Amino acid sequence: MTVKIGVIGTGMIGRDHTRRIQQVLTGGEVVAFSDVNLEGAKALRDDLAPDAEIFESGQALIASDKVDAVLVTSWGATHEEYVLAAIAAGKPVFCEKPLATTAEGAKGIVEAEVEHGKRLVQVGFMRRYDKGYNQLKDTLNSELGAPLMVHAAHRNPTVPEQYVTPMAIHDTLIHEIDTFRWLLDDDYVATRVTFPRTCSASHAKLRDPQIVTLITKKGVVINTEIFVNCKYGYDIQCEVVGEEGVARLPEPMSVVMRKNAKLQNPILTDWKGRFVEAFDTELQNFVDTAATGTVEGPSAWDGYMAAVTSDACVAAQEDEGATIDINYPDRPALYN
Ligand code: NAD
Ligand code: ISE
Repeated sequence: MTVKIGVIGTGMIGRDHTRRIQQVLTGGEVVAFSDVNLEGAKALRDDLAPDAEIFESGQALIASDKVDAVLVTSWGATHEEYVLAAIAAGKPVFCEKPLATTAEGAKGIVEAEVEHGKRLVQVGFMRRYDKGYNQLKDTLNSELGAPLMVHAAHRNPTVPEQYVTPMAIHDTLIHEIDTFRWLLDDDYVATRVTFPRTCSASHAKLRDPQIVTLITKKGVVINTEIFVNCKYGYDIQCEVVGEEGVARLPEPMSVVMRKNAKLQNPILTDWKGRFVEAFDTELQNFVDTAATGTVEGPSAWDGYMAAVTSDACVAAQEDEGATIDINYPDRPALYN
């Protein structure tokens, strides 16, 4: 069976995911597009899926008989309404992060899915599919003993002008928030934020870099540096310190060159290349499971937990140095 997919949001990642479905993955075909920027949707259709239909609204796309499953790749604030509509239509939906921009919104999605009685929502936390993180998780479970600390960094060379301080949490740290819950099989109980001196490449509405501390139920302390004007490249670092040893996330493979009395290897410059295989694997997983009418992988519950944690981290940004408690509700059986 070929899963007929409708894409809502035809910007950067909508285009990249369409390319993978059309040219890299198996079992899926993009048959519909929708975007508030209709010209952008048409351009993507012409480039990658000439037979696809353009819908005037995401809601109409979701309701169409032609569409079996939905990809939500529009701006974050619009995800919630489309995911809710897909659940109401009983269609599997892959939603890019964030699931919703508020914890309240994400909670509504969890409630709607629980009411539906079957998982339909996969959230685009692609790092869970990254080989390096999976190797780190295996090493942690088999070699390191109890984890004690995590040292991490999420560095982007630059960000658009409209990127402001809370986005370091909702847009950027949200990947670490989900990854470390999964990596450590743990949940968070508290957070605090420290701002070092702001770098000169930043602006008045962005305090960059920042260091976010997350403390887990089991007592692991995670320090993540977010530095989105680091200039030199896109760099994701993670080191887990356990009772029996220390393990590091592998660096992306690259050629090591000796030249002009220097030993050097290139560093990637954006997320697309850094996680290309993880994106392929997560979306193949979505297509395969959508063919059976359900989904696997990061769930609406994980999206909700990430939203609750993000809200606490933003509160910690606003109250620099204070420790903010994180309280999670009970997990519905659907997500056990
Ligand atoms: P983008 O601005 O390039 O594209 C977003 C598109 O959504 C635009 O074409 C815009 O016109 C469209 N849009 C806005 N409102 C809409 C609405 N109401 N209905 C339909 N379309 C609408 O942004 P992007 O970089 O492609 O990011 C899109 C989403 O993907 C964001 O939520 C972002 O956080 C997420 N993202 C995830 C990763 C990742 O690593 N997993 C990487 C980049 C982006
Ligand atoms: C972007 O939206 C992503 O999701 C990238 O993975 C992340 O590294 C970047 O900081 C975000 O802006």
